[in-house]
Amino acid sequence: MPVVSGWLSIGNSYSAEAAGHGGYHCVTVDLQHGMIDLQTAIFMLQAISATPATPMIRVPSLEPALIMKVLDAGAYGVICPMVDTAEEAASFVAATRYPPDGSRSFGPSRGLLYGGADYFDHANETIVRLAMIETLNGLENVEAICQVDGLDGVFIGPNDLGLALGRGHAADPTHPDVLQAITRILVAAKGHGRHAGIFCPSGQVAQRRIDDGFDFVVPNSDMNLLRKAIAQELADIEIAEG
Ligand code: 3PY
Ligand code: MG
Repeated sequence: MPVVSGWLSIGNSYSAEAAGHGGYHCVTVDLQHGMIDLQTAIFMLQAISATPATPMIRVPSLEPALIMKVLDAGAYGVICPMVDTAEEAASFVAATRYPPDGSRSFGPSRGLLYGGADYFDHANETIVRLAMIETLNGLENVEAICQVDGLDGVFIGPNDLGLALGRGHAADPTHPDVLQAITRILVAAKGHGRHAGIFCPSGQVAQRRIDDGFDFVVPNSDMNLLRKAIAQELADIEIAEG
């Protein structure tokens, strides 16, 4: 079953709670490009925990200490941007797993509150780990990255991928270079039994990606949705020029 995630770049627990109740399977708090600090992210995870959606985090970079901290704060999935090599993917996975499988330090904090007293027993299998493929190196190494033990899947950042391919951000997804790269990543993921995810500019595009075979889609971010809704509402009103 394809998983649909909300994407939060506004640092606010009220809007996070609304997104969690909005019908997404999971909601991702974006610490890379979202205007969100760690303490606010923790309030947002608490808000999402009170909804049917699973709380996830995109970390700003491959930083083991921060990855461990967001897991302790109750994230049940982590998305890591700009993964270039299988070694980086392995180091990302290691940061999310307790020994002997990995190097996560013990101190589950909110994990215990949200996940329950048996959090430690199940954390290694339960946490979802998605490596972002959005650089030329990542694309070149995607087959090796998809074979890293413990990695659940890959997630395409089409804007950075478009930039890497010299096609600009918001790259035209029908351009042959971009199409070829997206197909290569999808085929690598599916060929190695991994989840294939992609960020999408709308629900319509997300449905097309699901039809293509993607099983994790993000149909736009909270800020883009807010801007779109503002423009739509204002379009119905005759506003006098100032
Ligand atoms: C990208 O498109 O590069 C992303 O990281 C989407 O969030
Ligand atoms: Mg990106």
